[in-house]
Amino acid sequence: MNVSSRRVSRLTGVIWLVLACTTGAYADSIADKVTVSDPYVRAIPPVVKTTAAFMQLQSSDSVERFLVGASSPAAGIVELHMHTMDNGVMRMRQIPHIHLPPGQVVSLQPGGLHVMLFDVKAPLNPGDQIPITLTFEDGSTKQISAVVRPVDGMMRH
Ligand SMILES: [Cu+2]
Repeated sequence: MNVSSRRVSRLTGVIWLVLACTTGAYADSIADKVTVSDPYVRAIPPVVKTTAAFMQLQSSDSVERFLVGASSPAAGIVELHMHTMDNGVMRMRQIPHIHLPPGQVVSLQPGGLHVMLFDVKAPLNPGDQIPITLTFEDGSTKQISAVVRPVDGMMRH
């Protein structure tokens, strides 16, 4: 093997490596590894412009991952929230991400973690489907459709 053919074979190896990495990263996006079940949005009276979405998330990844954001065309602002007890009063606050431990079902539910929707643009009637986009730490996104459903219990801000 002369010098130039050795250089060509090394270059070919590099190209294959780059292809393998980019293809692998695409196939293994976090969004592909997260299953969303039973997504729903709390029904609200027409005068109310704030509600919350709930669902169950399960990551099949081998390491802990993070849900880092959400958006919806139905709401002006969408935030990740959690509830905390503050002197016996339940309050909610924004959080930067929701942990997705490997294989574990993470429940977003009334009184706990939730996706907060502010500035809701149109009435939400039970049975309506609300599109929501979930964004994960690698920038990958997952489109879900959450059904509007009556939910018992107060929401406190
Ligand atoms: Cu909230």
